[in-house]
Amino acid sequence: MARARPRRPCPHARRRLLTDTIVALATPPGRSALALIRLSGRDAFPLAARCLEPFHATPPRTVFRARLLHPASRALVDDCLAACFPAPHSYTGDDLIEISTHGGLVVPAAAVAALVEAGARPAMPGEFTRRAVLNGKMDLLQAEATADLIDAGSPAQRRRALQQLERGLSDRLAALRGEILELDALLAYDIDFPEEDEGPVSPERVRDAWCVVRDRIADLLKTAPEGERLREGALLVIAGRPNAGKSSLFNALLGTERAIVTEIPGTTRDAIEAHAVIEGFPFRLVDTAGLRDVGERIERLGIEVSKKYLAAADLVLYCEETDDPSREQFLAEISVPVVIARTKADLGGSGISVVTGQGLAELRRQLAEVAFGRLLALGDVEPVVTRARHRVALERAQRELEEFWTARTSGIDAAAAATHLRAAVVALDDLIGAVTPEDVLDRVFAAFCVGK
Ligand SMILES: Nc1nc2c(ncn2[C@@H]2O[C@H](COP(=O)(O)OP(=O)(O)O)[C@@H](O)[C@H]2O)c(=O)[nH]1
Ligand SMILES: [Mg+2]
Repeated sequence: MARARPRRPCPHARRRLLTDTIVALATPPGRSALALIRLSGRDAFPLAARCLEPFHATPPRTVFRARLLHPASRALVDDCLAACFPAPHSYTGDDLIEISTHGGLVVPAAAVAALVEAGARPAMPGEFTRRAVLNGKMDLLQAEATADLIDAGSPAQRRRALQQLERGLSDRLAALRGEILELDALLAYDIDFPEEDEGPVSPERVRDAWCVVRDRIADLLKTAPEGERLREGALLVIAGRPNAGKSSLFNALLGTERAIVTEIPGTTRDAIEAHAVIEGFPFRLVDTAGLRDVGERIERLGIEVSKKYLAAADLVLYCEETDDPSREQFLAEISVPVVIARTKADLGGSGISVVTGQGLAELRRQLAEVAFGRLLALGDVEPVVTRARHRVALERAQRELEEFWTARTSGIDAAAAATHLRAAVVALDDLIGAVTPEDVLDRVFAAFCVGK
């Protein structure tokens, strides 16, 4: 029987993984004017020199024009522009060179192949950013923000990712960390001078300092539900009786004719999900089968799907043409916020009409307010917790702070109580990525694209 292979490379190989020269196409392959290739690592410059003619590592960060040649055959691959970024003043913190070639499918691939032939290794997803983190060019929160910025599908996601990339959350956590360490220092003073009854550190001062950090962490945690929702998109389920105008409203909010609209009740039998940007915020709209007890078997199956979506919904848009007697019973089973839309307003009454567009703008504002009201109120300056990873670490810090206070008020000696403060600091360090274990890095960078 074959022996199990070690799951991780040996330490020597790991070190090489950090310094060997990697190459990747940073732009997507396909028809385009230009493509950008990145090459980074200890031998990036000598390796590029084998393919670029002429090659200038100096002056740094200055673009030069060169012919890109195959290193062995010297065949011309492309006419390109290149710029060298010597360590440590580069994205990765290692020597890095960026080469702009012509775009398309063939030229960039041939250019990358030439650089691989010269000795570079194709980069793994997120490997450039991973090196940037390991070299201290950015912290883990900024690396996550980089991925979020690239993946942003709405203006609010882009603004939030940029704010985090500019250390919004990092700075707040660093300040918090400092405050906890100050509290620890206050206690150390008490421990060193236990004889002084009316010691220089009053119990109120310790209590106040503790309250400040506890409240700050609580405030950050309050942003987590909407922050995580901002990354995923708010799941908005459109519900109501058959023929209430659900699919029409779904299409109107989406801006395309996605769901089939007919006057025959029960037309929509499956749930249809689509992404939509409403007031700059990301939503996942779900059009469901009409909710009613009777109906043939397929329609009933559709209603089961609706129930599953309803259970996962962040908010529900309930459509009704006139006063709907089944509304109250439906609402009683729903625990998430519900927005009620009175449809077909053009036929009389006030509300929303997909025919005239009446009431749609107001509905959009209302949906954004219900799903992202806290973020709207916070604006773009206040940091927000956007991942479960952040929330879990902050909850850990919060627990340690509570345990510190329990220990302190139950007469346990000050030095033992203070260990909880240090554990809270460790939780924040994990979050920022001060010392990051490999498996955490693996998880963070798994979703990255190659070349970033
Ligand atoms: N006049 C008018 N008719 C509408 C409006 N919205 C939907 N309808 C009509 O109502 C019927 C049912 O609409 P549909 O969106 O399929 O309802 P669903 O069964 O709830 O998905 C269709 O004939 C639509 O054209 C509206 O705003 N004004
Ligand atoms: Mg429908």
